[in-house]
Amino acid sequence: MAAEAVETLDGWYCLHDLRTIDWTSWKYASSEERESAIHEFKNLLTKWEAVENEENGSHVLYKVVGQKADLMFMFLRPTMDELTDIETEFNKSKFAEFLLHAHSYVSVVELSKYGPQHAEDDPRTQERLKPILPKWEHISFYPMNKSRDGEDNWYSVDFKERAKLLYEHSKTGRKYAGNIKQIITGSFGFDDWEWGVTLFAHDPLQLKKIVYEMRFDEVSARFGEFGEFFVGNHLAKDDIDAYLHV
Ligand code: 76R
Repeated sequence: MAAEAVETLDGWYCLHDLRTIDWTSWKYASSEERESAIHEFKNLLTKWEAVENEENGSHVLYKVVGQKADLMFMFLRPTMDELTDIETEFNKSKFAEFLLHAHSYVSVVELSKYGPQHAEDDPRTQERLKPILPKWEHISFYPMNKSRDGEDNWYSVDFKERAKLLYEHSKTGRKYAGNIKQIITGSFGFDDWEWGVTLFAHDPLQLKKIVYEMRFDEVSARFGEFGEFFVGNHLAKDDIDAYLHV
């Protein structure tokens, strides 16, 4: 007999867009070209800030640590169309001429209704579905699946059992209140994994601690499968000149 599916509440659409800077062509560009690229880029950020101030979306920008990418944008918008609009406008910009595509991930903010929480008309639920992203110092982003192997097939586990396992999981999560802010985005039908996990922290060590501790929760130990991890440090608009100075 099929296990009962879980109802989800879905919020803003989400794009994680990761780019690598071609520093060689950046350095060989004229200072006028670089200046106009930076100017236009900052104008785009200002435009996105206006959207965020109106609470019609949100975004953050991080510097990726390591060689997987240099920049990570995370955009949230009410429609998927707006995500392609952002991407296209950015791709046409001068600054994008100096960037290589490193990675991208498409998903939608998701809350699953395993518990009695998350009444749709509760303003706190709406805030979680349409979150203004924190501008904390560090970010970790990775995709994950729930396994479908033999005995450890999440999708054939009884609803009540899944709810219990996620309740245990949420108890671990709550220990990190104030230190970690997590956003779960669902990517079934959109991208190569089932969920995107985005974690924000003031202290990068908290990212390691929560992910490690959760591995011991039954739900992660038995069912968790993880993709590539990206970790980064916040890049504020005011620090862009210094970051791009060559
Ligand atoms: O939505 C809620 O807050 C209710 C409880 C809860 C659910 C249903 C919850 C709480 N999570 C839920 C669902 Mn979570 N979460 C992850 C990861 O690295 C790992 O091992 C896993 C990645 C982290 C770090 C994390 C953190 N969670 C989910 C789901 C969907 C499952 C499904 O629908 O089948 C995934 C993929 C997932 C993964 N989770 C919390 C946290 C934290 C910090 C909390 C507590 C939040 C709070 O109560 O403030």
